[in-house]
Amino acid sequence: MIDAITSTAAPRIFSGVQPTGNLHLGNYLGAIKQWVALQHDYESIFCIVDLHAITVLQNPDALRKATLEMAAAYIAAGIDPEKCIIFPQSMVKEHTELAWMLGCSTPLGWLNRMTQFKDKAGKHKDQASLGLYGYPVLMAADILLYHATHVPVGEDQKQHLELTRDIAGAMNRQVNAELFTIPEPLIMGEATRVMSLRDGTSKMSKSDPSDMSRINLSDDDDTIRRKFQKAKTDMEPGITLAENRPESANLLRIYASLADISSKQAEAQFEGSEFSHFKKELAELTISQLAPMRDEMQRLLKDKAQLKAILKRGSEAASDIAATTIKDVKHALGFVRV
Ligand code: AQP
Repeated sequence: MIDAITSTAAPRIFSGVQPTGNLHLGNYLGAIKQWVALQHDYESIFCIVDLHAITVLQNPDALRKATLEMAAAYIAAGIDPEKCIIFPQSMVKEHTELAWMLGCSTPLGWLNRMTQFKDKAGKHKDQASLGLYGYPVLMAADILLYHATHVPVGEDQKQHLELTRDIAGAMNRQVNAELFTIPEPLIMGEATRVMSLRDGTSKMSKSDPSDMSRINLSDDDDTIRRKFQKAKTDMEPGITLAENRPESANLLRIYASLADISSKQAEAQFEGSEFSHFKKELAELTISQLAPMRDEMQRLLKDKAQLKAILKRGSEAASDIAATTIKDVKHALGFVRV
């Protein structure tokens, strides 16, 4: 029994990460670290969004492995599986069911504005899959199924969340009822958009071909030190948040987020320092927070049966909520129940 999930009246958060490769510092600071803090004040549902992951081709064994690793990472980061629902998206069939229903009334014009599709499809739009194009509709279904009141995400997901709100509003008007809760984004912390360590103008991302561009939660201490030491910086003097110094500003924001201080405080702390000194401090702070998480993750991964039991329990609790929502939506849309 997951104690905290009781009714639809309480504020509730829903969020998720794709089990595609390694979690990185951007996922942690932009999303998971915020979830850990929020779980005390919200009913919390954390999904491992494997259906989103297959919008690009996945190796089945790697996907299975990454799904369990993601569950271990959530728990190692401090998500309490006794309080929160943790589950893989594909275990709750209502996600795809609702995505279809929402897709039937989502105008193409809305989807054509989504920058993530444009970025991911690149120049070969005709080769991109229907799934990749419909990704934001599935994301809307994920959130709306659970009547989430708030969705903690990184800055990059803001546009998808606005689309979710538009889809929910349009459906409510279509059926002339409050079928869906309109969710609010929660974009929190000092590192809402962690940038690549190789280029301060592009997002830190799992799919960047350069491993040096990101800190993975699985990196060992020396790798973390080496990556920060080699992180791109410019030749200008001073470590600042100035907009024209994106690499410097990115490292300061990472530091601030890890240290739970403001970026301004971090800037003041390192005023007059050399980058070499700042990078060492940043690496040691990162290690002090990531190393215990990495070790706990390894420990949890030794007991796969226990992890699977947590996911099964989470799937059952999620299914209970999702089934009620789908029943209401089917009725509102006019499906016969026999
Ligand atoms: N660089 C980032 N800074 C802050 N937050 C970030 N998030 C992702 N990257 C950053 C947040 O992490 C959550 C889960 O993201 P995801 O794995 O589901 O998808 P994504 O945003 O596509 O992550 P990646 O690493 O960029 O994956 P690829 O490379 O496969 O596209 C979300 O809340 C996201 O905001």
